[in-house]
Amino acid sequence: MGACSKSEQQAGPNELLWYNGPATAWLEALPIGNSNIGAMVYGGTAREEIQLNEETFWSGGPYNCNSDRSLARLDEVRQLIFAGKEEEAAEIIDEDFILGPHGMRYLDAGSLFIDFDGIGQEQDYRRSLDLRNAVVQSSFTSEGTEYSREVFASLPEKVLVMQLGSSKPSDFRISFDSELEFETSADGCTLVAAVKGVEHEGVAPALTAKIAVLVKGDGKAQADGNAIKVTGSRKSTVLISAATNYVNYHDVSGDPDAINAKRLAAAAGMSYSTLRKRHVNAYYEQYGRSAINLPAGANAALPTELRLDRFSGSDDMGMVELMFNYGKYLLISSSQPGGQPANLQGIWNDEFMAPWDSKYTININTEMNYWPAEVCGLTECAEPLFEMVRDLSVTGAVTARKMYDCRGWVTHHNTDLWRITGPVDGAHWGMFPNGGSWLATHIWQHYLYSPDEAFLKEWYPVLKGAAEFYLDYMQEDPHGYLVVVPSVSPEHGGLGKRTAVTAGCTMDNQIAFDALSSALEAAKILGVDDDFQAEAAAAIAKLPPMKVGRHGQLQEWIEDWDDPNDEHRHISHLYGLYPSNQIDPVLTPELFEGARNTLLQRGDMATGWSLGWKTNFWARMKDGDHAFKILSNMLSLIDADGSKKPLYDGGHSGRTYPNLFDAHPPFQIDGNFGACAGIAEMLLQSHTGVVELLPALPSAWPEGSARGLRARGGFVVDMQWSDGKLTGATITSTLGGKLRVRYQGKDLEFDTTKDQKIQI
Ligand code: FUC
Repeated sequence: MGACSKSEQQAGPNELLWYNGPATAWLEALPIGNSNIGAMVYGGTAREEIQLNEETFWSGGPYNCNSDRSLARLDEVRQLIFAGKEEEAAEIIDEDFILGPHGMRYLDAGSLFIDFDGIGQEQDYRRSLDLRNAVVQSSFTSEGTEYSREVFASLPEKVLVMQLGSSKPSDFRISFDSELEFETSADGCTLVAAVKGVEHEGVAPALTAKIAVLVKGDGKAQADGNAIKVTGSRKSTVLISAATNYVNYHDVSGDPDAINAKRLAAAAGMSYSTLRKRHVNAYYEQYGRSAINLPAGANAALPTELRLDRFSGSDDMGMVELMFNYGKYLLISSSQPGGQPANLQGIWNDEFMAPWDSKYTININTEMNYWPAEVCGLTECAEPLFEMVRDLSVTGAVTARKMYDCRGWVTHHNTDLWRITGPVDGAHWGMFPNGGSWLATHIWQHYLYSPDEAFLKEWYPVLKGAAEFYLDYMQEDPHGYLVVVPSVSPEHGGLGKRTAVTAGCTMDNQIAFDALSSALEAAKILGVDDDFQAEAAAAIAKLPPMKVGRHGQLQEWIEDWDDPNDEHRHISHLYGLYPSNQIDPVLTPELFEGARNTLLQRGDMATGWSLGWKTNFWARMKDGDHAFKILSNMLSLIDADGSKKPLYDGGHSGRTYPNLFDAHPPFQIDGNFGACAGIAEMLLQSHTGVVELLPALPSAWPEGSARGLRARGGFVVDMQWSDGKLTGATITSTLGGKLRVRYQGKDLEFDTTKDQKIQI
């Protein structure tokens, strides 16, 4: 452990994915990324493939999907729902609220191919992804020549950098191919590929990738048709830049050529080792802020795919540490300041029609992507999410006014690069007016982790707008409660209901509570908006309470419509347990017990992201063994071919691909982030204002340590445990103030000063 070191260190077995053969499928290839460019590296021998993505390469262009027919039918829809005629209400919503485009899709740019002459059967093959240094390497011997390759996505220079080495001079050809319409031109040692995106309403995005080859020594690079031919190379560096015409969600006048030229000129001015050093330092500055340590078992020496396959029932807890590290790696690689937030696949997609368009599904998935950010100290990785929320507060204000005649702003269950905020897909999925306000809770949570009034002041209008929407949208129901209507409990209808459309379901009330109470709290801290404060407080008092139903479950709806045999993947009404903090073993013991019964009824198997959520739920239940059981269900191998077979609830198949990407299936990155956050949640919780150490330590992790985990209030936790008991902790108070600590039934309190270290 110890403090962040600037010098490069070897990755240990829990920081390394490695394989003894090239990838034969995309889900065996290894991801690299610097937020703007993502790439999947196959590690091929005679033919290497680097599949490329650029985070702003989406179909279409600026647009919205706000219906101008919904307002006229809103009252009718509300009355039908209150009269129990939800299906009729859903029909009207489908007809008049949902306009057409389902949202734009995230595109695959294409692949760079490197074809080598004279490579036959390989020996001593090895490829790896080093999470400590964020580099992918491959090496092998063929026909008496040793080949070694290394590639990384430079964080500071925003280009991909690859080094191709061979012990004897080698010849190869670099070319580009894409499923989309494209043109390539080669000139000397540079290759330019111009790719046309998929058009929507007359707008097609444009991407340009520029590839420069720098050959060392006697080797030569020259244009060869639409490719670059390199001869006599022992060491060559390939630099790849990619950019689109996207400037922001309403401006597509960018100049990708200018961006590429600038980035490549800067990178070409540095040696390979300088580029590498700058990248590793920038990356480790983020990655090294937090760490956990769990002992690796004998399986740790196995290639990753086999190690994963043998995880179940083994003592290889280092595999859990590896998944935690991978979560951090993927977040750093897919979400950096100035870039786009991580989408359903982060930034990695090789399909023309990606599952669910690889966009932002904000009825759970995008939120899950950001659960590890604060606790792992990767706070700047959440900046793209905050900036997206800022955009949505603008586009969503138009939707709120136009579709519902409400103040504030709203976003439904999906958004995309163009920041759409209206409902899409159909009432059952799309009629979810809580997506934006759920995203906005991340801003409030950031404030709780790092209280800073300037931050709160900057974001207060966004928080207030989310709350104001509820003040206008909510209606009094026949019982006198204020309810969100129309709405859905995500993608799930109650017993006997053929639609999810409803009023005031539990998740509505919980998210509305968070939106209203965080804006109210923020207004109090900032000493502003007395009238708004009064209005928000009055609305909070009229929200429906959570209830326990006839099966002992926490009710998903205002009525007791739960089916105890239903294992649906969305357990939306437990939002109040995690990520929120409205269900507590001491303050609301009946609800806590109800939540436990719900979890038991929903079962231990699910889609990848649902397992990620369940890990966190069981951690909040303080049941480490159950949380670990769920994690183990996730840490089961699904082979790369399984990717096209969508399995939903109850599908008892593996949930992690050979490259450790999470399987819904198909691949969705949310589960990787849910697992990473869940592991942290088992070791540290701070949602009640108390820093709780080892709240859900499973019996399978008797020995271990953690460093740099963040707790709310500006605290940083280092700790060790042995024999399942805390043996020591150092808590750094970065801001000063009261510190409450709980572990093993003990409660301690300290008045801290800024930067004070409390030893336990
Ligand atoms: C929600 C989920 C699905 C899937 C999709 C991207 O609609 O119900 O399981 O994760 O998002």
